[in-house]
Amino acid sequence: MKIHDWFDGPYPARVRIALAEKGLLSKTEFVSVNLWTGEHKKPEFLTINYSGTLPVLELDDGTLIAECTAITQYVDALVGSPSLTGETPLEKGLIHMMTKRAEIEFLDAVSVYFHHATPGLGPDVELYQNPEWGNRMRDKAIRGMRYFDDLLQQRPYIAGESFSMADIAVLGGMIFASLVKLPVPDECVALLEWHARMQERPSVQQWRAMVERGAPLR
Ligand code: GTS
Repeated sequence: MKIHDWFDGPYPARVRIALAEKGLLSKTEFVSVNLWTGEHKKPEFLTINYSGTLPVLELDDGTLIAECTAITQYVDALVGSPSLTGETPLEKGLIHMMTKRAEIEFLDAVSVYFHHATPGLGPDVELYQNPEWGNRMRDKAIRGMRYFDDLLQQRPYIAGESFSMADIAVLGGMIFASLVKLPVPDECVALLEWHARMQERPSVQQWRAMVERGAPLR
């Protein structure tokens, strides 16, 4: 299978970490789509993903799956335990809820801040910007950090007692926040400790090593 993505993107990181967790990184070919030249908004890529975003999973029969959550659900189902998306109906429900919450309250908010209140991907790609909206989303992202900090004071992982897709989604938020230099408030000790713990996971170390190697060639 192939993943169309960009090597150091925060959303692509979510899928790369999920693939590493499932031991599937070496079975995946990465096709580089250059965000900085707006390749993801060109007609050729829009036929691959209508939304013009990365990452996209392409199966050997040509089937295309976009959206990090959907791709993670697919790769999670390919390989058995430990599950990233939950074994029981309750786990599945909670993990899905917390993943969605990580996106809405944190990761997507950082993304809107980046695209609207900073130069983003540059004038050729950012055709419409609304800095006021971007700054509101920055404040929302910081509230999201405080929310997840609160949660992590009560449990070891975002959706409960074990590592899941929801942790990967919050990690995506932390990766994006670091890229746009949006610091985590010092008082969010539980979030910072969880983040330090996540850096010890082999999957996160494998992702970091790939980023350090740079963009894979087509
Ligand atoms: N809901 C999508 C998902 O979960 O896959 C969002 C994907 C997304 O926003 N991806 C970013 C993108 O394509 C990639 S990155 O910023 O993390 O590298 N952004 C480009 C753009 O122009 O919005």
